[in-house]
Amino acid sequence: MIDKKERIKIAIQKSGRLTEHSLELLRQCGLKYTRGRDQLIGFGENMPLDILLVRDDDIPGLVRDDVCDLGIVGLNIVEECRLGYVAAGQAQPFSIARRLDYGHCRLSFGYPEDGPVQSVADLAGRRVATSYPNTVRDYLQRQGIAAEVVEFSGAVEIAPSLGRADAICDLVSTGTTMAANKLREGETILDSEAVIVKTPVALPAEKQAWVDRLLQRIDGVMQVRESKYIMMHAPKSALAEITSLLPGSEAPTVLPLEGRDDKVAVHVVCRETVFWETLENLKSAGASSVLVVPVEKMLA
Ligand code: PRT
Ligand code: ZN
Repeated sequence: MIDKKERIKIAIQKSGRLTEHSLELLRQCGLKYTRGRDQLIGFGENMPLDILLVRDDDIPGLVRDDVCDLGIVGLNIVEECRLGYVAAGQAQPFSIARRLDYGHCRLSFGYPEDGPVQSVADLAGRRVATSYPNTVRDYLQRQGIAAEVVEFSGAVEIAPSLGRADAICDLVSTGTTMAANKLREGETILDSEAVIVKTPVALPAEKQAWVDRLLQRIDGVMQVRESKYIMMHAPKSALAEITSLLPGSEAPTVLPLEGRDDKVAVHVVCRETVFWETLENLKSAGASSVLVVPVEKMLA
């Protein structure tokens, strides 16, 4: 058994958009945990891994300072922190171990619908409000635009109507918030999703082995999200066509059917979404008794 200091600590958001998904991901990796009385720690029961529940903004710092080995947080926050460290001349504070394909959003400019600023080029000599000053400054610098970046910690979208800025740069998911504030979405400077960040510090071998195991399980969980196991009967003569219709699949397993020389059973794992159109095309190609079942676990 791994001793206490060798337990992996992973920081995730305590309460917000990423919380449920992150806990669900860890559960799907097989982790069983009990929450401490203060609800700030989840103690792993069947893996040497404990969960720290914190504000998302604190996660990169906890990983950088080696308080936690891993953290799950939006790429938007990781990038903002990373650029802050770079600007301060500090070393690479953490690495991104995996993109997790949830918490998707984009960091985009928003321009008052009838204002004089309608693109990044128009921002020269004007003010832009954002909660992501490092990321916005970095982008403007790369574009060669000299604009003032005004830092807002929340409610960025009201800055133009308060007369505090000529444009904003904020996270967008559906676009409703910008539209409700009479802002037109402009250039996107970052496409974000939840990511898992890793300490740059070398871990003891046993701990590293568990981190590798966790990451491998995460890969498995992500693969099975879209994966389906498809079974069907197919005419031998149409096997090549049928195989070519199956999205993201490896070589199929082909099995004889009792008492039939002309048909075989085909079993295959598809790693991409299987649409109704695919099934209809399979049927047109001669497949019958097509069955699509979800895959629960996968180890490549
Ligand atoms: O308390 P704590 O500091 O931990 O939480 P928080 O309030 O800072 O973060 P939270 O829970 O709002 O978001 C956590 C992470 O979710 C973000 O860092 C992003 O990586 C991701 N995410 C995904 C989003 C959105 N979608 C999103 N739409 N974060 C924020 N928004 C906000 C955006 O700021 C704007 O106010 O939603 C509004 C826009 O949404 P639409 O749908 O109207 O475009
Ligand atoms: Zn936050």
